[in-house]
Amino acid sequence: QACAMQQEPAPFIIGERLNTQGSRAFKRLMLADDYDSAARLAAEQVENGAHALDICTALTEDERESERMQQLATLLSAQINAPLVIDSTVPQVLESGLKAAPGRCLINSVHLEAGEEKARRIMKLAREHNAALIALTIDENGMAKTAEEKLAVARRIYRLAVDEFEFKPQDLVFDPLTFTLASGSTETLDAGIQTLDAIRAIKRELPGVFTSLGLSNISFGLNPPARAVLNTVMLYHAVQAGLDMAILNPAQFKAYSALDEREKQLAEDLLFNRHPQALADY
Ligand code: THG
Repeated sequence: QACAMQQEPAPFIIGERLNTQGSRAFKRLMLADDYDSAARLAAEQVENGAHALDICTALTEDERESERMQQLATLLSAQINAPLVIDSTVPQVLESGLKAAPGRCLINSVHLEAGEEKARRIMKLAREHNAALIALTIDENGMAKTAEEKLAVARRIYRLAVDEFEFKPQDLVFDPLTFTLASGSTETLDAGIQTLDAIRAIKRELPGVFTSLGLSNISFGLNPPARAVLNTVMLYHAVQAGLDMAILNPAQFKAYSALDEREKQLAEDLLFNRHPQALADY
């Protein structure tokens, strides 16, 4: 089974709701071993427009992440016609998911926070299972902040993947993670600009690779209606910059063309850090 990771028009949408760390409802289902309801949540996201589904089963309450990943990947592979994005920080859990899903998967994610050895382990797994790989711009110093730093980390991961593991560029997806614009800290006010610049730089400097973004990070801390508007505006500009994929809740999504001029203006003032009052005004 092929896994076409591109949509025309972009983006390829990865449903975010099957994540124990991002959804209280899904976390409850996993604590109750309610896989049938989880499969309904999966189907619902596909009906709402998701092209693939992120699955993360990590819980601090117990040590069954691997077992849950295996069960869920098995069930969804049988019932849902969409590729799975196996999301875990634990290589063994990634392996459980990959073994359970017969089609081609994406791995979410590889990065360099714990150094190159762990990254190699995940790259090896990806190659063994012919999985595509999402790479985050995080290195030994943490999340890269500027576009330049994000590109530098992406380059390092690209070289490791291509030179040592013979990845093709089209099997790599770079995610230049954004910080929230709602923290109020002056340090992160240009987080949106840096992320958009990083998308352009990665598409220019690493030809053939894909780009992805967990969209809701940008609006974390705002109220839900304000989040939806800012997410929509960010997605619009990210796609203009060359974004191929977005991790989001497809049911919560607005069309850019449906925003009124005033809300669009306020969100763009914040996104592009056009004046010091932008967050207060938003
Ligand atoms: N990049 C990559 N993978 C990622 C992320 C990323 N995976 C995890 C995350 N970021 C993307 N997934 C989510 C899932 C949920 C939310 C945000 C990102 C979210 N949830 C609501 C909240 O927390 O307010 C709903 C909570 C609830 O329903 O209980 O915002 O960036 N590669």
